[in-house]
Amino acid sequence: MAPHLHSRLGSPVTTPQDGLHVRLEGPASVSAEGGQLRIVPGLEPLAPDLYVERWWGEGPARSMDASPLHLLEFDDVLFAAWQGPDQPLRDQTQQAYDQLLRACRERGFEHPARIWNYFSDIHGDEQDRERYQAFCVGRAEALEALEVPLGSMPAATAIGTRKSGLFVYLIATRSPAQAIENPRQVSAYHYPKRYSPKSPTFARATLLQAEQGPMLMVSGTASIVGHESRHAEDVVAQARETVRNLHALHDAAGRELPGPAWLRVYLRHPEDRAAVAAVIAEQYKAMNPGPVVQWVRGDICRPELLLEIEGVHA
Ligand code: 3EB
Repeated sequence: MAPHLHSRLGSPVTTPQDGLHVRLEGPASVSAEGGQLRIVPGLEPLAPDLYVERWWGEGPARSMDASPLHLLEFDDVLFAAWQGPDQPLRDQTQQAYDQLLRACRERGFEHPARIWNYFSDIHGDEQDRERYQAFCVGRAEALEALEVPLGSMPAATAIGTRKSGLFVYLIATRSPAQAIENPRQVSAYHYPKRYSPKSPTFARATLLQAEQGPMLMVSGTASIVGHESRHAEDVVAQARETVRNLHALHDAAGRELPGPAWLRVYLRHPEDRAAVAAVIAEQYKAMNPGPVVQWVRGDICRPELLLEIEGVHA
C-alpha cells in the first residue's frame, strides 16, 4: 500500500499536531516526545517568516528519544534525527549516517527518501580538506558500508551554519521512492573528484507515490550546469539558473505533478532576498496560490554559490 506522507510549511499552530516539526527560532535542539519530533537546526531565519515545516504520516505516532538519535514512527513512514558534535566532521557524519540508517532498517524502513544536513564552518579546513569534503567522505563511507546503491540515494540538503553541531534528519519509507536526476546536471555522485575525494551521494529529487497522490521532494538546488557553478558573483543570474534547474526537475518527474507547495531559499547574503524573490515570483506567477516560501541564511557548499532552493511538490 502507498505510504501516507504529508508536508506543510505554515504558521505555528496553537494545538500542536503529531509529526516532524522543523522550526528556525530558539536554541538549536532535537527532541522526540509523545507524537512529535521537534528539530531546531542551527540555521538563522530571515524574519519575519518564522514558518514551521511539518511532516506527518498516518496512524498513531510513536517517538523514541535516545540521544544522539531521535525517532518518530508512523504506520508507513519513519522520521529520524541525529544531533551531535560536528568535530571531527568526517567521523561524526559517518556515525550519524550509520546510526540513522541502521535504526531505520531495524524498524523495517529500508529506504531513506529525503535527508537534511546542517553543520558549522562548511568552508573551514579539517585535515587539509574543506569541511564540506570531510562531510562528503564520511557520508559516502557510511552509505558504502551499508551497501546503499547510487541509484537509490535520498534527495538531500547540505548547508553550513554559524552554530556548532551536526544535525542530520531524514524521512524513510518501507518501499522505495524513485530517484529523479536533472538532465541539465551531472548526477552529484558522478561529479569529478576535484569537488571531493568521495563524490556527494544524493539524488536531485525523489518521487514518492503517496496515498494522497505523487509527492516530489526536491533537493537543495543551485546554479550548477553539468557539474560547474555558473554566474559567480551574480545573484540574479544564479537565481534564474536555479529556477531553470527546478523546472527541469519538475519536467523530469512529470509535468502532471502540481507546482511546488513550498520552497525554502538559503541565502549566503540576506540582502539578496528582494532580487531572488523577484525571480521566484516571476517563475511561479501562473500558480494560484503560489508556493509558500521560507527564507533562511546559510552557507551553500561551494563558496561561489550565493543561493540554494529546495521544496516539495504535492
Ligand atoms: C550541488 O548541486 C549543490 O552534498 O548533500 C545541494 C544539495 C548541494 C545537497 C549534498 C549538496 C548537497 O552540488 C550543493
